[in-house]
Amino acid sequence: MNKVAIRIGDVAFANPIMVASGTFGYAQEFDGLLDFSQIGAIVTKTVTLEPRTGNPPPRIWETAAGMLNSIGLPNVGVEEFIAKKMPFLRNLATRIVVNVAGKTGDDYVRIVERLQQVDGIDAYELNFSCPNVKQGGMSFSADAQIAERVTADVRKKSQRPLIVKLTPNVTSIADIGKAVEQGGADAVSAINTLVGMAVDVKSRRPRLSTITGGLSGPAIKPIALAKVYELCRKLTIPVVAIGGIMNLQDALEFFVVGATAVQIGTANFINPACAAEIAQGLHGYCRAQNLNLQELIGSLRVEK
Ligand code: RRO
Repeated sequence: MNKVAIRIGDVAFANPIMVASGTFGYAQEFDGLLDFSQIGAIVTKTVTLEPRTGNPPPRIWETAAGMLNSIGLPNVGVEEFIAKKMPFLRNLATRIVVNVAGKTGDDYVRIVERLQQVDGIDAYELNFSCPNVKQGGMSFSADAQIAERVTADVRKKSQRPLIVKLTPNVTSIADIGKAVEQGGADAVSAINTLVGMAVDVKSRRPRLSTITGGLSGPAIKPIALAKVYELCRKLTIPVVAIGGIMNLQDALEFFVVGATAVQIGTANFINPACAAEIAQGLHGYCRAQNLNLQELIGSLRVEK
């Protein structure tokens, strides 16, 4: 029996270990580096209606315990994604979650409407939380009313599960989570990157062309744990945890606070097989402990 299977909406995932959007391209880049069938899902790099070139370089900076990025959503656009990227993705023995973003609420509706006609997609992740673009980006998950409305508008057009990806750069992530739950989301994923900055004192210049960027990696794990815990307490829909997960132990911490699934992001740049190894580790852990994943989820003990 599979001790680690999960569901989001009406879709079953063989295990709860996913690779995070923007850290795994469209999977073809990782061909031969890991066994795709060992991971629960691939979340694609964000797709927009039109192609985008992204922000000017430099757009990556390594920090003491993480990474700053200001990539700016470069992607091939929805039509080329369907024509050139989906043929590879749909043949993989894992779930495919397409991450989508728009400049306006209507863009999200139009992209999802288009993707509804395409085979081989299992769910959508609505990116309401990119910190690196001027129009759209994290504004969609900074305002509860907008977040709820756009989720509800997309919900009407989608027969597939909707996972809404939230920004931590807000006063109350749980209020936004509640709003998208109300709008009909099947799950939330959190956290996208935290706004951060690095400076070169010698040249007195910022390290990134856009001055600020999104911080990811081990530095943000404690923050992600706290945000995921908050979401798990307030929401009834599943929470997909993201934020500095580098190994099995990190992933287990997120299950204990209540996450249903986790996404591996920055770690893919260090070890491309990391997500597959964590998934294997989770199978082994559950077998050794004679535990179902469901018993682990939300098992945090707190004194009353
Ligand atoms: O492309 C990016 O700059 C980017 C995106 Br879309 C996102 O959601 N989060 C992030 O840290 N970078």
